Amino acid sequence: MKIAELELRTINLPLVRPFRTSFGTQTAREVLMLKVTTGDGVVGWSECVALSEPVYSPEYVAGCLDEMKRFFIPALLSAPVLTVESVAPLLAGFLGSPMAKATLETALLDAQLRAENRSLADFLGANKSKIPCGVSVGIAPSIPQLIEEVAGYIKDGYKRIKLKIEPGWDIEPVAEVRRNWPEIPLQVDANQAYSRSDGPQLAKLDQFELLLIEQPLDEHDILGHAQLARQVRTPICLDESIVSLRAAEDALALKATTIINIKPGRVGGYLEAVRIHDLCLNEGIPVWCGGMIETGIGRAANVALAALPGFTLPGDTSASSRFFLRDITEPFVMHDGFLDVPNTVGIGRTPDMEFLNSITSYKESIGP
Ligand code: OSB
Ligand code: MG
Repeated sequence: MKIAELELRTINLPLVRPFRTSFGTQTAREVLMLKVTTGDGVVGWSECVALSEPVYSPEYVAGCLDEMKRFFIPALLSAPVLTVESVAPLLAGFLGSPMAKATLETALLDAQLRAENRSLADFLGANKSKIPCGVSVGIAPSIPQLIEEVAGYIKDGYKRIKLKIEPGWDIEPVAEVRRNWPEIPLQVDANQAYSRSDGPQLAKLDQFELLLIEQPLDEHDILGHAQLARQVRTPICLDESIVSLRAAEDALALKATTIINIKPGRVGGYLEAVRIHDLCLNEGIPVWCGGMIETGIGRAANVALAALPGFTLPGDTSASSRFFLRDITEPFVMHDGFLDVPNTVGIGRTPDMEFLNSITSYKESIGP
């Protein structure tokens, strides 16, 4: 594949309600978007899942943009042969930055699949035409407001609720949600907000029959998660810690996690995400697809991934309306708690250019 043009842009989309987590409150989503045009004139799109600030992981929008322009794009443009499979090896000498690297690989993948008239779901090995939806619920201003928000999602048809927790907002909100909906599949996500000494506090969550506790401790604290797993009955599920196939292998071998949240951006792209899926399927480890408040572009690709056989738990693959009044693509609409897996070419979605241009704050074109 030859690259004729790469277009980078940042857009800003307001959220329908503030999304508060232990790492801060998001009120709008700034997204770095990439459009690639091949030598044959085929176009591919992707979005970078990095947030505006390095608060979920070390990556952030402006940093990704700089690295892509300064290092990654020149390396790809000067490669004698460029394929989707060669993107990761070509960029491997630059350390870290899986999200920025995944953005490049995914746009090329979309373009390549469009050239081959093939869907991403087919390419990845999906075996479902629709996937069940979960929703991630932020830390609310009060318990009544949390209950009202959750009630809305349950009325919408979501099949699984995930509550964001942090010290001071854990047992009580979880107890209240469980009291109102005794049967709903329920899980929590701490985004690294607890410490190794919090085992006894987190063990209090065992009474609520949660599916899992997501990333209670620091990203780098694999030993701490393994120790915690022996103090709580609820399964531990790692998110931030799983930055590669090797990290997944390590965390499983050390018994720090028994379920894995797969986010393609966090692991460097869809090819690595499938490798982690395959490992977990082989080892009987359930996986589910995480979310990064994606627009329809990133959501489309995630929905295809979530249709693989090992994704046995509902993911944070919500409808577009969970975060946005208006999405930049044809929206993802839930039917009876399911989203249809795109089955047209590539990722199955393209941006509405008029709307995209209207929310674009920066745009730059790079050629060979
Ligand atoms: O930890 O899963 C997370 C959003 C941004 C960054 C990290 C996370 C989240 C979410 C929301 O929980 C996921 C989504 O629905 O897109
Ligand atoms: Mg998480």
